[in-house]
Amino acid sequence: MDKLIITAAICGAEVSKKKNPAVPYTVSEIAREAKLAYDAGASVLHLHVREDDGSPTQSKERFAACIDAVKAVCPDMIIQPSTGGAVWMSAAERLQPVELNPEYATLSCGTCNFGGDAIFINTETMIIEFAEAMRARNVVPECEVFDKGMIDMAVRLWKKGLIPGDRLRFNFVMGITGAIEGAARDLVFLQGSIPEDSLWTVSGIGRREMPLAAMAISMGGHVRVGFEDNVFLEKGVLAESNAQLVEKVVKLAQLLDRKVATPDEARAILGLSKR
Ligand code: KMH
Ligand code: ZN
Repeated sequence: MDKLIITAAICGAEVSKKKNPAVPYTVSEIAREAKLAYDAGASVLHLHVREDDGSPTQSKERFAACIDAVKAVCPDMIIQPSTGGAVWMSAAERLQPVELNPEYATLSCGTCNFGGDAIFINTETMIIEFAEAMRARNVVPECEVFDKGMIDMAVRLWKKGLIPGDRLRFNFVMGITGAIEGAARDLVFLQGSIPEDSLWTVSGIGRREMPLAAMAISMGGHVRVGFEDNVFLEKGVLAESNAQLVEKVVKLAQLLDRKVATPDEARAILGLSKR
């Protein structure tokens, strides 16, 4: 089994300081949380950025400032900007961080409900447009999957050569209101639905985060944790930092006898090249 790649999703676009005061907004808060997560064992940073007041943005300039600040404190960490942004953003807005030529970025592979009236829109045309923009800059996509049909979409487009890469990398986001749940059978279903040599990570929303992490560690997958997905260290106890969530995954990995990958080991597993 490959070493375990831990991704830290430190702020997302939806969660706020109202939910947990430790959610980072400013460039320095983002760099600090990234460094704490990195020191705890995260090799990948899934990055959303915010204005100082907390409003989500996909501004290229803000991404550049945050990426520079993170690189200054953890130079070898893999930085994976989000092209998902927030649900109301246009495709052009969402695509901005790709212009910075990151080594890795997310590619959401379908439309789904996102709680209440929110719909996260990713039409086939948009997915192809995003994949083309990534291919043009040699940015490796991670296919974000919120439901099983999104795997089928990714595989179909990949087989047509429209999603680049010799293999697919998936992130199963499980437990969004309106998409797939996070029971063991759901994870087994998703994992059994991807091409054999694909890589996969699981991101469990809320209380699903650690049970799904334990399953993924046992099954040979990889794990994403962080405030984007869950703000609690345990029931009723807020995490003081993303690092505490990463530490918990490291402990699970130790108990389950799985070694944790360094950033360069994660690069080798994922087939990425540092930029
Ligand atoms: N914030 C969600 C609407 C991604 O980062 O690529 C989308 C999202 C996916 O978080
Ligand atoms: Zn995200």
